[in-house]
Amino acid sequence: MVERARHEGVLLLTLNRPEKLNALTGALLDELYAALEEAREDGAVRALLLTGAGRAFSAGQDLGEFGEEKPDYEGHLRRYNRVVLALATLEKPVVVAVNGAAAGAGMSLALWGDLRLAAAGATFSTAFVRIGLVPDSGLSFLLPRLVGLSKAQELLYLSPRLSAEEALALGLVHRVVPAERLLEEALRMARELAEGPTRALGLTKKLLLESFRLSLEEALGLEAVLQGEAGRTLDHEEGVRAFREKRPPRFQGR
Ligand code: T3D
Repeated sequence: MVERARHEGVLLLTLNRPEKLNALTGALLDELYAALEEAREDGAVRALLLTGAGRAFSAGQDLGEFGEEKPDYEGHLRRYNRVVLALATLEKPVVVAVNGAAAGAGMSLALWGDLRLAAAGATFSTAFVRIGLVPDSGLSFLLPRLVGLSKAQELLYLSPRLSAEEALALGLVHRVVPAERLLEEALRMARELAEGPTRALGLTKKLLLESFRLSLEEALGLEAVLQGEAGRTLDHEEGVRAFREKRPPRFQGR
């Protein structure tokens, strides 16, 4: 259900239930979590790329998973939440290639990518209120921060189906590319990041996430601490040396 492939320093994860529009089940979420934790531990993985197989990125929670049973969503959400936390706290860049529809928690997962590309035909819908649910998988946290409160209100209360171009205009994605070039472009971007100073990129990601909860004084303090850490990396040494020698740097992610 979650396919793994290595492209040098990039780990490509593909949500692979195309016959169900990659709808999310407990089993799929557990596989995704395991893959993310492996990526965290594996020093050879310098960047992650997440996409979906078939015509959708993900239709969100599989609405058939619980059959006629009354679902225990509060319990089930623990599985979503640990995936979201794994993505958000992975100190490696995450590129998401949205190949088709991203709805509900599928949209949430897509937005947790640090850099997000969409195929020209991709669509985005928050979907939750349409089935009487509240936003989850961190969407209530992330969406207002990405698009502002006013737009988040519209997207969450009315749940319009946004085109890739509309998502681009709102800043939900960074690039829109023709469907046939999506994976190639996303891999190119992930490789570029993987060849970069990935410790510094990971620490930058941490600073951005932490900025949501810190005062200015605290943010300045954390910048100083993490700059200290980045300043001790071989990549910083190499970056400065390469600058002086007027050549491209060769970063190692340490
Ligand atoms: O803890 C918890 O578990 C709660 C967590 C909740 C998190 C959530 O994600 S809640 C939101 C769940 N997702 C949705 O409500 C989205 C529902 N789907 C859609 O809005 C649309 O299907 C799409 C925008 C994703 C795609 O639209 P389209 O027009 O390309 O396809 P379609 O015709 O609507 O769907 C095709 C088939 O996929 C269809 O089945 P059929 O009629 O061919 O047998 C449809 O029922 C099925 N499908 C689509 N989404 C889901 C699904 N089956 C199960 N679960 C789905 N989420």
